[in-house]
Amino acid sequence: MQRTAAVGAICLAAAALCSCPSNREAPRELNLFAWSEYVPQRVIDGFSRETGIKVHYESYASNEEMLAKLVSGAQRYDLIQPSEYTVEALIKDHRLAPIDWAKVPNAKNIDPKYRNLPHDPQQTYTVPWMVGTVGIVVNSEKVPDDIQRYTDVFQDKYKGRIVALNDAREIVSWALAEIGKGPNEVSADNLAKIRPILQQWLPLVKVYDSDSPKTALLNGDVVLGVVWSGEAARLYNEDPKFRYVLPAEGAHQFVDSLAIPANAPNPDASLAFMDYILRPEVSRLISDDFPYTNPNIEARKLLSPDQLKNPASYPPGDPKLSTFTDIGESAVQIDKLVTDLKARS
Ligand code: N2P
Repeated sequence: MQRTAAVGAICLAAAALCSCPSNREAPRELNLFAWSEYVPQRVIDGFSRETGIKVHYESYASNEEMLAKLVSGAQRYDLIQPSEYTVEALIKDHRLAPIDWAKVPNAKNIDPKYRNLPHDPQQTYTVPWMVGTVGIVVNSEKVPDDIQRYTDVFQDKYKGRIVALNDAREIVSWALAEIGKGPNEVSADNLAKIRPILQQWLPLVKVYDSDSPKTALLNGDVVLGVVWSGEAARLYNEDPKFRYVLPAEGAHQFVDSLAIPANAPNPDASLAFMDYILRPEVSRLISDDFPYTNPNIEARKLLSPDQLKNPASYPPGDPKLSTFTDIGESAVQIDKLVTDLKARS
């Protein structure tokens, strides 16, 4: 577009307000696509205040939902927040951009225990956000029984009083544990074996909720369930009658990370956000609002003894935990199985 001298002069005088292409700065924005109930608004606001970068936060409630939108290409994102098995799949598919670590000096604060994990062995693509588990939460005032296993939860007597995550991969892992299989042993044979178990379990569930499963427990709609550990930790803070139990058969330990999609429009903003959330005093705010296990070793030092003693955030003892791996096409079978059984229940 041709500019007149007069317009040019006005642009020079009022560069900040001018919409002329040559005088406008590149848009300073960050498109963040992350789990719901996971990113404190005050962290987003603090980042924007300091950097001038406007954050658009869109949320999702499962890795599969995020993947579907990412792959559809309808919207381009600067940062996503996949769990370990989804990081693995995205790397295989060349969908992530390597991190320029020179721009993320606060990476030094990441606990070595959460670096170079199997889903990103060279720590090329990810910054761990939070680590957590999926376990049983029990309102011990309403449920006097000693609940230790998934089969203790999914009993006929609790029909209509159970909340469960709305997540096919998680649900299937509970039934696999019941037949002595690990969460990644997703063969056609094993899926056939767990079908009758899920057929019995799923009709007992009253609420499926991956966004805020604590809500149904808090308002008394249900009395027990299988939920994310951070949700259980918030319930426990609310009232210690909400007990968190890691199932004796074994439970999922997830590692959720920030990663930059290969086609991110503003990768510098992504790196700035990664570095910002790795500051101990910022990371601590994430723990305050969403009390999962914080993988930032310096932030942990800022947490109160009560926070560190919350049994859902920092499980005591040596529970049997495993991470998920990418199961490729079998994910479709899992989804089909759970969708089909839910429709019949
Ligand atoms: C936060 C969800 C926890 C992430 N609402 C599970 N990977």
